Amino acid sequence: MKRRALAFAVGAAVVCLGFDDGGGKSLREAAQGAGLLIGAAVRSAQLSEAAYSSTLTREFNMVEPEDALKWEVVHPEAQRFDFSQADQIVDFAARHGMKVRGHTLVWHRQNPTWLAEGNYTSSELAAILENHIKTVVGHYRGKIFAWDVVNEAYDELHPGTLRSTIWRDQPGIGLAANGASYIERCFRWAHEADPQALLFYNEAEAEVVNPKSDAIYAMVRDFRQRGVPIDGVGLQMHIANLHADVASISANIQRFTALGVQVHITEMDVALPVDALGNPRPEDLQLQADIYRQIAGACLSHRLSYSGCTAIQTWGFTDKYSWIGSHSKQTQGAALPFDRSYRAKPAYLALRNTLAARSAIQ
Ligand code: 9MR
Repeated sequence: MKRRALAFAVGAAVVCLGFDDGGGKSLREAAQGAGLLIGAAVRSAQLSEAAYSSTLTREFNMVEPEDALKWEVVHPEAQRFDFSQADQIVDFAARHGMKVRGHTLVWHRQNPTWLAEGNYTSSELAAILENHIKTVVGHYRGKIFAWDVVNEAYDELHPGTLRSTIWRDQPGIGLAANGASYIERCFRWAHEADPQALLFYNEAEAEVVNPKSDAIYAMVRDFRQRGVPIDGVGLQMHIANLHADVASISANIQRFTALGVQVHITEMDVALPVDALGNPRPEDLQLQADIYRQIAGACLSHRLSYSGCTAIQTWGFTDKYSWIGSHSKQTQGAALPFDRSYRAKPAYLALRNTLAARSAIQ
């Protein structure tokens, strides 16, 4: 859509919804004015869809492959890497002046069978992991500016402890299974492969101050004290039940940024109950918008020059393509700022106007 047409569409929505118009800016322009990166997780197969790619380039200045850099896609056989999907996304981003976050080098899910069922020894696994990290980070050296090096390493059921995984203790990569030493090793390998890349630890359900985020905080503080190369923490921000404890999220962002690391909101979506046709209630769209506005506000209030909370990213951007819609029995959905027809929702306006208000005072 051309900018004038967008302004008209957004303007019409503004009239309907009673929001101010954010100075007629796109989300991308508002984020740039606020000194923030605004990103979306993307799927390479959709880049050829005109509405998908035009909305993406108009509204975002950062992308992250949703699945294309996970082991099962990028390293499908022991001796073979396949960068074709992720390369498409990285090339697309370069053509449109967008930054790329990399997700993810070490996870317990979406690992290929050859790896998960390979019965490797610890030293074999360590060699496999080092080679994977150095090959993937090396392939995108200078092109991917930030990496989720390790994703979701802390346990859900036993808060504050590390999850049992192939990397930690099944059989592990040969380091003490207690403590975060295998994570440390991964950060050091990634740093060797691209010393300029920003290296993040990314986690779910650690957005508020809780035992999981306490454990991550202790790990990051220890890494910073000992010079382990960590630059940031990713707070995923998958919000269900229309509830977000914004005061606690804000306190959590504050304590991480006080350690000198950046915080990125990496996977935000706000799931709504939907009817059999997948449609949410109008009043829930307003509650959803309020959550997007509050989270953007929490990030902005900890935005410091070149540090602090520096990026907000949504997990997808249109309800047409969202993990929530595809994984549930359609009782939840409509979690993103654009609807299935790429129309801006109240959540879009809330995000855009919050960022535009910040850019107006800078
Ligand atoms: O959105 C991703 C979906 O397409 C995959 O099928 C799924 C596999 O587990 O992973 C989803 O993304 C996850 C992300 O990589 C890590 N945090 C949670 C995300 C939602 O499950």
